[in-house]
Amino acid sequence: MIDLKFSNEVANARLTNAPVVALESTIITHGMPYPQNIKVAAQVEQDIRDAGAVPATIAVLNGALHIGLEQDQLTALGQAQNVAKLSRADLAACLATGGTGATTVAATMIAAHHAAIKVFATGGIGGVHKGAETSFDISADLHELAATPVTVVAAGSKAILDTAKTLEVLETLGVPVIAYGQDAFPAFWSATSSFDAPLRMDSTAAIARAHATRAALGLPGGQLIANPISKDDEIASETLSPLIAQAQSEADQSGITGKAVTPYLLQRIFELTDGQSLVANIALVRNNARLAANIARDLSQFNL
Ligand code: PSU
Ligand code: MN
Repeated sequence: MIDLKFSNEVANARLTNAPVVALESTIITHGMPYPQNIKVAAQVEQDIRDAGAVPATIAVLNGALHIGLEQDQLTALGQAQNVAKLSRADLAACLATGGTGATTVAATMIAAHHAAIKVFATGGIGGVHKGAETSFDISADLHELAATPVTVVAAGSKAILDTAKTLEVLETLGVPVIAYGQDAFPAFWSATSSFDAPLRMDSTAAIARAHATRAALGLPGGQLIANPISKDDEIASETLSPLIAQAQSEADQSGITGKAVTPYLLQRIFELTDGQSLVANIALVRNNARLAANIARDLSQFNL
């Protein structure tokens, strides 16, 4: 019943069974400022092609679920004002009412799964916010990872979150959290946090095998691949911590709640770091896109 609208290259990939990597669109509309957002979105797509897979940026345009955007659609979305941010709770309502919206990690996973795409690259997932013991602000991304069988490549959870609580919730939900090539769970703009990831893998073949094994076991839910930003591109956590604390206390004082919290914090940190957070954000998203393409290629060897 859902009429998926495939971009030309994704439609071709489906005919030839070529590996496809899903990309979210909230990072374009709510995660990065214009005009860098459009440039980065196109660059990330090209990184995936260069690594031998096909990019599928996902969004809802005028009530249609798009799996892959043409360049003009991507540009229009990146320029549009007041685009809705669609998570699990909002996706069906937006489709049913003919709306336009950008998909978060949770909604992108749902759409990707619907289109039989198994691998998805993003910057950082949503998680448990600092102060969640009173605000109850826990991203729907975590529940989606428990429910929908997509392997998500991210640079850990954003450092604006409570990493310890985020890891606890992921453990409770039975989500495999796999650090790539190191023991430490990465902290988005920084390569390491002070926590080890529960699991570690050093090859994309192992990650693909683990995805296929979960499917064979009939387990619902996906995997979180925590891919550290390269040391050359990272911002030291000592530099960031006070700025994150400042942004958080401003958000609290301004009464920012709900889905506005993450975009607000990202924008304030961009300002407080004189744009350095965006430079790191771009580097880590591209790094994740390349890894996701390699996982998708390995996964295409399996008959899932
Ligand atoms: N990572 C980024 N920038 C972003 C996001 C993640 O680098 O903008 C978005 C993702 O779409 C993620 C969402 O799913 O933030 C989480 O929002 P919330 O905390 O409201 O669930
Ligand atoms: Mn939230």
